[in-house]
Amino acid sequence: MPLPSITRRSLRFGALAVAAVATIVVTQRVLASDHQDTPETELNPRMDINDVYAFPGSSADRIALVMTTSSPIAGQTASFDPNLLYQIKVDNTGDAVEDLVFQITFDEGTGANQKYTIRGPVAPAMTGTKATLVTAGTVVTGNVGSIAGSATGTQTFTGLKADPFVIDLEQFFNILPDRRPSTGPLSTPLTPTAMAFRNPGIDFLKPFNALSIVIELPKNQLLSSTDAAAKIGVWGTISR
Ligand SMILES: [Ca+2]
Repeated sequence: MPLPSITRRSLRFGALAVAAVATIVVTQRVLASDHQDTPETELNPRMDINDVYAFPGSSADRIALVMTTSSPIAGQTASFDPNLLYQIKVDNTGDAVEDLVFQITFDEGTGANQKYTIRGPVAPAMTGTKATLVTAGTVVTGNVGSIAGSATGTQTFTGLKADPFVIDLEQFFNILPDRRPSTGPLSTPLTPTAMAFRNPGIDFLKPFNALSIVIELPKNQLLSSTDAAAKIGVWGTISR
């Protein structure tokens, strides 16, 4: 049954992904959203994507895809929402339409007692803002907080990890006070007239964890050809 989607894509993924992996390219206009920009995601941080990354893998022929949610308010007891469909999507034909997806779902539970299932890479049954669970392709299951799969195939991790994003978030909200959260220590701008970042800045996210989904696999499972110049685009969505 199709799942109506709430699609969240980080504005930051493009720049970060390009910086991390030379094979990432954005060739067309991309619709995207940022943190806390709807009342529903403001009230439900587990459906609010932080960032999507594509890092070099543990060997030259592998790539690691990462999607984080819920930082910096996740805390040590945060858990994934069993009622949401988390997806990392890959376009390997240059048209900004996903050709492969990873679909990540979670059982009920918290911490290490919560189980995850990662399907993919697999061609999606639906593209764009609609989604349905696929029934084919590689399936890896494990417990949150632990590694599953194989080091030579698809290897996965989900759980709390140090947020890899670096930003002087306090100063960011001083510059753009309308984007600040409605509650918490960052809800009141300290220097409302700030026009630029500080030097040196403060890595506000350094002490915080994010709920992370990590998938590492051979690059050739994502590419549409063996051309050395083959490119992919990567983004993430959360739906229900
Ligand atoms: Ca495509």
